[in-house]
Amino acid sequence: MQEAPGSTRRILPFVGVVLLAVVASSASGPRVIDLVADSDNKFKIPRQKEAVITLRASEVVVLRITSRRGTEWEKDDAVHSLTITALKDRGWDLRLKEGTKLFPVVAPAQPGEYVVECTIKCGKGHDDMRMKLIVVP
Ligand SMILES: [Cu+2]
Repeated sequence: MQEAPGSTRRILPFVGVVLLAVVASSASGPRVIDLVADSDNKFKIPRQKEAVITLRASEVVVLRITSRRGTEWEKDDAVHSLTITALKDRGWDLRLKEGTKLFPVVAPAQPGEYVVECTIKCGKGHDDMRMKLIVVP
């Protein structure tokens, strides 16, 4: 084929650019943090003893939350919520329905410790359904 050498020269740089783009996007994409809002009215983090998450100030992350219904739930099928009362208007008031869903959130700008709680009456352990968010500078 007459044109093969020429098209190879055109294609190789293109492949290089695509590979670089893939590497760059996977390196700079938001962290995904797995959480469970469980049927026993507890927040859990796989492979962690305590339900504590640590984020950098203003970090954009994706919470991948798996929610399981306890003994009570609300009419719209919300089975739990993940709420930071002081930051409800900043996206930290997630109504959770059964199943696994992705929730992009932005960490608070102010470093410190935040209480995350469930505001849906979800059963026996509801009043203690809390976890901790630590924000580091
Ligand atoms: Cu609850």
